[in-house]
Amino acid sequence: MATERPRDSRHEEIEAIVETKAGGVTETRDEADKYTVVGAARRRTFANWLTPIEEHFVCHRNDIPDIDADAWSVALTGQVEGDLSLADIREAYPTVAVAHTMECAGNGRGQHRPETGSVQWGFEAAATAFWTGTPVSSILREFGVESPDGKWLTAIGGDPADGDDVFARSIPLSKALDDCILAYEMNGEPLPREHGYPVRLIVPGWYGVNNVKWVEELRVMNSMVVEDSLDRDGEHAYWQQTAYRMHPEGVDPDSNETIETVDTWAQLEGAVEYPYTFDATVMSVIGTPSGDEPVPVRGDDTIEVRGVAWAGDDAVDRVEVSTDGGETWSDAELFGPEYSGAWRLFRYEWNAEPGAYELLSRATDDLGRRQPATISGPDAWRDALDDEFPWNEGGYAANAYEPNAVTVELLDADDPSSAE
Ligand SMILES: Nc1nc2c(c(=O)[nH]1)N[C@H]1C(S)=C(S)[C@@H](COP(=O)(O)O)O[C@H]1N2
Ligand SMILES: [Mo]
Repeated sequence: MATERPRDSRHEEIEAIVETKAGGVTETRDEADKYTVVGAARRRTFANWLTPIEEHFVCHRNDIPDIDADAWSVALTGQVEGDLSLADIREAYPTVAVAHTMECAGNGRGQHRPETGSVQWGFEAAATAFWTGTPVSSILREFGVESPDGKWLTAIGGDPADGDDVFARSIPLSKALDDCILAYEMNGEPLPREHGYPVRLIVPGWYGVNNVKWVEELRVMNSMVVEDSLDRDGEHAYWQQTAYRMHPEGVDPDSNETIETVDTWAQLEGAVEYPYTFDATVMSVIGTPSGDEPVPVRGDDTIEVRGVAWAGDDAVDRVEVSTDGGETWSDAELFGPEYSGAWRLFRYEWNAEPGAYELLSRATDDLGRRQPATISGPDAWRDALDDEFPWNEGGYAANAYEPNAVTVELLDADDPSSAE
């Protein structure tokens, strides 16, 4: 198990990040003081498709490693053998960019009742950026990897371990070869140190934790990482096999060498006993109106309710908006860029009279899976799946829509006292 000691360096690091991101992010609560975390400061972040670096949340466990980029290399191990400098990664392979909606698997955790501990995120740990880098497939092909069948790619972070746990995460090699990249730029800028400088893995549409920062080793094996998988000291399996898995209270899940079904929702539906947090579950957030201040309306004016919706590496099929607290629903229009692994914008033209309203959005993916209204109580586990998101001890993958409601006051523009 990882240790839980608070560190002064952690607080200094959070302050420094908040300062670089001037007003775009705020510190988020983590009572056990285990994570370095900041989240989007305003709901307005979710009214735009591209998230500026300044508004992109940050989440990691250990101190940011001290990096000498000239000396940094990525070791290829397991069924491949090699060592790539940053110059090799940049110059010897094709350059691509991918759009990726990064969502912390703990986004929405703060809505679990009873509370689950760790970082109490609302909806502020999600963001979409363009990441520039080298396809993992270009590298692994050169080193002789052909069929991905049954194989896993483990990425290991160069962050100093807090306790003995190496930050190692495994994804199926099929996903790695399909669309993953080793990224060295974010939104056209050099990768900021808190986002993984000099190089990180980007796994389009998959929860943040799979997107290993400060990558120093890529290992190809027939198994995902379990204890003693790696050729190095420390505990190897914690981040894959213990943390970031969904289960009821008090369960200590067994390690698996492999699983056949990786889609997170399909795992939850029963394919895997204690699911891993891989692709993000279907989710939406209204960005505007934000509810921060009353909105003036005049005559037949409409108000645009605008936000973002995502479904991991599945597609968003539909978004509905309710302006009456969930009594009735109307279809919103999907618009803007459409990249697999990144969110879509939605808008709904709302023809409203002065008054107070509760706005909600709910998305459905192309496999027909719709966001549930609420999170269940702790005993329901998978029985909750019909209409609630299952409460789980780590508070992962929550996508209920009611907790994200926006309360808005509309004022008669010609008579500002109208709604009082
Ligand atoms: N090496 C390393 N990579 C890591 C982490 C970490 O602690 N160490 N945290 C993960 C988690 S939990 C998340 S949500 C994402 C956040 O990426 P960001 O800070 O760029 O938004 O990074 C992931 N990659
Ligand atoms: Mo995360």
